Amino acid sequence: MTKKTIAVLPGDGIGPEVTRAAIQVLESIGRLYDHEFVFREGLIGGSAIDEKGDPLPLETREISAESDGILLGAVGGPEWDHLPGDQRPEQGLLGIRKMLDLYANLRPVKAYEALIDASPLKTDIVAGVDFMIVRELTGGLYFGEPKKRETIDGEEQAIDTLAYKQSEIKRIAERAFEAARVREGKVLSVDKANVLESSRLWRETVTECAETYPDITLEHMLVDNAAMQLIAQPTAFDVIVTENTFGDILSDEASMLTGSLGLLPSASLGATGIGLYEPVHGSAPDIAGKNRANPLAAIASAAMMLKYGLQMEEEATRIENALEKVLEAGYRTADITESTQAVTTTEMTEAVVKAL
Ligand code: GGG
Repeated sequence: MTKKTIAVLPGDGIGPEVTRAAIQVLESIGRLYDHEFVFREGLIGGSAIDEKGDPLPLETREISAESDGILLGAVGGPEWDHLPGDQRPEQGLLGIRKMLDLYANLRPVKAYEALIDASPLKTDIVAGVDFMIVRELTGGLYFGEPKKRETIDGEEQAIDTLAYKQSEIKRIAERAFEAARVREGKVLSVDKANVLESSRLWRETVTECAETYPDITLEHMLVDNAAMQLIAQPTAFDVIVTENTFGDILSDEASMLTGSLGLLPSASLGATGIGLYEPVHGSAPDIAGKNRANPLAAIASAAMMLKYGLQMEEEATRIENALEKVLEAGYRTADITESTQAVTTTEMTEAVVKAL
């Protein structure tokens, strides 16, 4: 029997509902494959602020650092919007990414076959969409210093700094080239090199790094063009590597090609071997506690944990196949159907468990 300890950080809004769904699926996998998953829960984000006065309490740091992998739900919500930037729920998530040096955020964007041409759906799903966004996660505007507000000549000014070291660009580029090796062998590096100095260093460094990967085709594109091409030619991409903020925006845009943000998982990886796995979506406070959230992104994130963190590839594939099966069988949460017959979070989860 393999024993793995998983830190569970449900967070805010729909976070607790979707992480519960992922745990249920992992427990079934544990029974099927004779693995013991030990779940240790910790507070993060707004709920941690409310209980402990800190978006990333010490106990959560400890649980996470002692785990084999971290499953996170979502953080944030309007009740904490009044807080100053450095005390907001999002600081919990940024703090844990920084603490574990989780610099590589893998965001696969794939249209489920079962949803293509299925009706009624809320957005047009594009057949053949299958690419991976590799988002740099511990640098750029999110973390650059100085980051502050100040009053100059009687007027308030706010500063965020977009800074990248060559070493930070090199290591994320390497992740992208490695990812492309097990895909179609194409990397598109996205930047704003016509305007930003950090992007010029980004472009030079990625180009240099490509010399070590002669089997991979590298192209560069400006982020504004990339945003257009995602809509104009969404099937042309394989691996997209980009800096933190561009990656955040492009992956939310890309989610619409698959039908819903509620379908997209992510894995945040670093050098420590402890990865963090979370749905790309946020806390969706409007539907929190209503049993309406789509649990598939969180369940697919658990599958990414099995694949990338725990070396349980067969188990991960079993979950991915189960997700296809429930969609083929017509199960739809409210985000992926116009019909009034949408299933609840718990019904969708039970269907996945049965399909395993
Ligand atoms: N599950 C993702 C989540 O909770 N996102 C909210 C958030 O604060 N994200 C910051 C970011 O990744 O840009």
